[in-house]
Amino acid sequence: MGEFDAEILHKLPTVLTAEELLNKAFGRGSKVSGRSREKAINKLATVGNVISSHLNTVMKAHPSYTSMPEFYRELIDITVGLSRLRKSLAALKWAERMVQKVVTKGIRQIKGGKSPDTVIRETYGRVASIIRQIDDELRYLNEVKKVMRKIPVFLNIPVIVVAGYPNVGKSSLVSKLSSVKPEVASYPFTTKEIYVGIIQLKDRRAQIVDTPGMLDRPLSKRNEMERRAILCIKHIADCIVFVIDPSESCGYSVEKQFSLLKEVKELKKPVLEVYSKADMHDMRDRPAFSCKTGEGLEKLKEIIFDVIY
Ligand SMILES: Nc1nc2c(ncn2[C@@H]2O[C@H](COP(=O)(O)OP(=O)(O)OP(=O)(O)O)[C@@H](O)[C@H]2O)c(=O)[nH]1
Ligand SMILES: [Mg+2]
Repeated sequence: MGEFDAEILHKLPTVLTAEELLNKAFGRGSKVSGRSREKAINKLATVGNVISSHLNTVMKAHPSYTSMPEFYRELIDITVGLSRLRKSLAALKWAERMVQKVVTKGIRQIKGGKSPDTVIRETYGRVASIIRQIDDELRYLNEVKKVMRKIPVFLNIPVIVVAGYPNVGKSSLVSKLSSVKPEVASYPFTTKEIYVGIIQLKDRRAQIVDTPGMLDRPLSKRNEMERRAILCIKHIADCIVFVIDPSESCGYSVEKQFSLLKEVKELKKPVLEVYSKADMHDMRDRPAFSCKTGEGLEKLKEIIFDVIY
């Protein structure tokens, strides 16, 4: 995954709304008391600094989305929209510059002899108008901060990606084999995000990834959840555990599941084909396991170990 440290995505700062930011800036400005020209200049400078400092903190916390690994870039694009993200950051930059300009102009006017009270009133009005114009962007960037915390960070150890049709038992398996406990439910598309757990394989550790279920259909028709799963298979998997539910209690035919398997195999990564829900069928021409009875789970770990090491 290169030199990129995905932790940076978990450390984005909280972004104030326009009103919160203005309250903070004007509140700080009002603490500069007195009516002399010097004080008035100080007041304006303070307001400008508070706003610049907040906007710069937000902008600087974001990594370069152009140079980060494709996996993260695409995942962020699916999740928050990269062009929207870039536009919002650009809007902050614009606002930061505009506020500085307006403040500098105000200070110049005070120095030039204009009434400090008038200049402060006018400048505050202009600053408020600029910041209110980026309120949508500020709110969106705060959402981005929250969403980014769910983006998985991968360690420098092998990655096993568990994939397959919806409802076949992927999350049940990941939950049995690792430290992460994704939600399990009897309906398709329960898993919407990517869950990463640590799996102990003999004396070694690997990461095991639970992905959202996928249907067998063209990429252009795929939803956000399916695209997340594909990204994992394409970019981060050292090995894919493809789960097939021969009991069809998942609600999808074996035929459809095999058609998806064929597509996954075209991605040219090691694929381990396994049967889930072994308590419900007798198919044993592939490794079979049951999360209900525990059958086949230890054996499956051994097979995975042999594939990745
Ligand atoms: N009998 C039986 N049922 C199982 C087994 N494993 C999972 N199930 C059931 O199958 C259903 C789906 O399980 P999940 O683990 O949520 O399946 P999933 O593949 O993660 O589903 P999505 O996240 O929606 O794609 C649940 O009702 C589970 O209880 C098993 O080994 N035996
Ligand atoms: Mg699931």
